Amino acid sequence: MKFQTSDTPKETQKPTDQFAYLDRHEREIHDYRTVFISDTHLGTPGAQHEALLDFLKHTRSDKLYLVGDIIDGWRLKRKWYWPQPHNDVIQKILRKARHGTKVIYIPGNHDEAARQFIGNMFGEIAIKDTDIHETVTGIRLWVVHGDLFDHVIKYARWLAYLGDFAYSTLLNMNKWLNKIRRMFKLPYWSLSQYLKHKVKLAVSFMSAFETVMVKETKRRECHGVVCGHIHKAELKQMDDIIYANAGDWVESLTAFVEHRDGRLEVLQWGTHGLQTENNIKMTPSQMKISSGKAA
Ligand SMILES: [Mn+2]
Repeated sequence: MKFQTSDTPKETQKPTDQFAYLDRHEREIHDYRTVFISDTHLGTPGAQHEALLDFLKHTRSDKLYLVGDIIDGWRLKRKWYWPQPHNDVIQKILRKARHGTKVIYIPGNHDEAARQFIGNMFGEIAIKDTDIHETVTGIRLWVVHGDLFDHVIKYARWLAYLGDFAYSTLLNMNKWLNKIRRMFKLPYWSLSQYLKHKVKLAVSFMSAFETVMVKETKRRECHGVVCGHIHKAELKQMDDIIYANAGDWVESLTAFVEHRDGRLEVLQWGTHGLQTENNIKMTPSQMKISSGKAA
C-alpha cells in the first residue's frame, strides 16, 4: 500500500482562517504615522477578527487610535461571546502599546463602560473622551467616536434600537451570504453596506451625522474630524472641514491612516490584505483649510 501523505492537496488542509494561507508567504508591513480604527465590536459574532488581526499584524504606526465600539459591552451584557481570536486581537494591541506604539482609546456607546476611566491609563493605553491629533503638516484633527451627538439627529434614538436588532440579523445574513459567495469563489460583498446606501432613511441619517460632526468640529476650531459610529468609512471635505470616518470591522473592514508625509487615506483590508484600488486619498495640497484657524 502506498499513501501519498506528503502530497495532500492544499484544499483538504482547509486553513481555519483565510489569512493563514497568506501568512505562508512573506508579506509587507505597511508603515504609517497614525492609524485610526473604530467599531471593531469584539464580543459579537459579527466582529471580523481574522481580517482585523491580519490588519494589525501587517501595519505599524507611531500612534494607534481606537475610536470607540472596540469591545461591545452592550451585547456582551445580554449574551456572553468571547472566542479566543478576540483575545488575540486585544493581545496584539497590548503588545503594540508595549513596543512603543502610542495607543489612545476613545470609548464609544457600545463600550461606554470604559468612559468611567477617562483620563486614566490602562497599562500603556491612554483612555480619553476625545483627542486632538496634529498631523505632520499641522492639520488639527478632532478624534471622537460620534455617538454623543445622536440626540441632535432626528430619529436617531429609535433608529438605534430598531437598528441594533435589524443590524445583527442583517450581519448574520451577510455572513451566510458570503460563505456561499466564497464557495463560488466570489469576492466578499457586504449586504448591509449595500442596503445602507439604498435605504433612504439610513442615508439621510448618515448625512445628518456628517453635518453635525462638521459643525461641532468648527466649534472646536479644528481643521477636521476623525470619527466612527455609523459604520461608513469616508474621507472628504465639507465646508473646508475634513470629515474622516474610520468605518468598522464588522462589514467594511476599513481604517483611516495618516502617511509619513501627511497624506490621509481610508484603507480597505481585503482577503488578500491591503487593497490599493478604490481607497479614498487626500494629499496635503488638496486640503482646503480655512485660514485663521491654523494651529
Ligand atoms: Mn457607536
